[in-house]
Amino acid sequence: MTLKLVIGNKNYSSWSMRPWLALRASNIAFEEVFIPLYTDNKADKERILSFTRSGKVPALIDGDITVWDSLAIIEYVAERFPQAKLWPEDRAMRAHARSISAEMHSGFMAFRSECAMNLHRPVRAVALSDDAQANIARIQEIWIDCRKRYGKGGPFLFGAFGGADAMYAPVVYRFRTYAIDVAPEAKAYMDAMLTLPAVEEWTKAGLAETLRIERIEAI
Ligand SMILES: N[C@@H](CCC(=O)N[C@@H](CS)C(=O)NCC(=O)O)C(=O)O
Repeated sequence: MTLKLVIGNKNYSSWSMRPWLALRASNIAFEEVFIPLYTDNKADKERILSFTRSGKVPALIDGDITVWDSLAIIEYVAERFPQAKLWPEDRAMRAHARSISAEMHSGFMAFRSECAMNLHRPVRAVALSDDAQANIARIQEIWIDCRKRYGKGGPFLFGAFGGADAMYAPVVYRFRTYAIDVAPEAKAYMDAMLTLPAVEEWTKAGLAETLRIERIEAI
């Protein structure tokens, strides 16, 4: 039975992007169920609720198993498709990859709220709070440290593309959109992510969307 991934708008939904990218970049077949977000249409919210009582996307449906929440989905996919090697084989590296993924999942609130994902927004810097700037510094520290320690095997955080890259992919978009100044090592990582075919596919689909979420457009 084909996996189903319930997602929101590709232009805006960073949480949807993460498991979508983990699946697509690993060449795992799945069907997309698209539900537009933050419309005034109660039916859209009801549709999300019909898949997951969390009322949020993403959600993955695998037969009679439903997994919701981006990081839980990536963990599930890693377990279900071990050949995808979404986590590094080495235990220490795997612990590191999970730690930075969890840090992304639960943190960087100021940066996330001040620099929402919006693919079609023209590239333009905004004034950022001290907290958001501290988040940006920490993210760069994470990327540069991973690339220095584990980058010999490829251009991603742990060499080959994996779950941690999927978790940070929307941050790469945000750094670009909000013209964040980055160190050369971070720029090289961003370039590798932005030219990954699965990321290019998401970007193209997101840019083709015409739906607008006004409170995000206001940023
Ligand atoms: N912690 C969740 C966050 C999910 C989330 O906030 N999703 C947003 C879209 S990016 C959503 O579904 N919003 C719809 C709503 O709240 O009605 C995850 O990692 O999946």
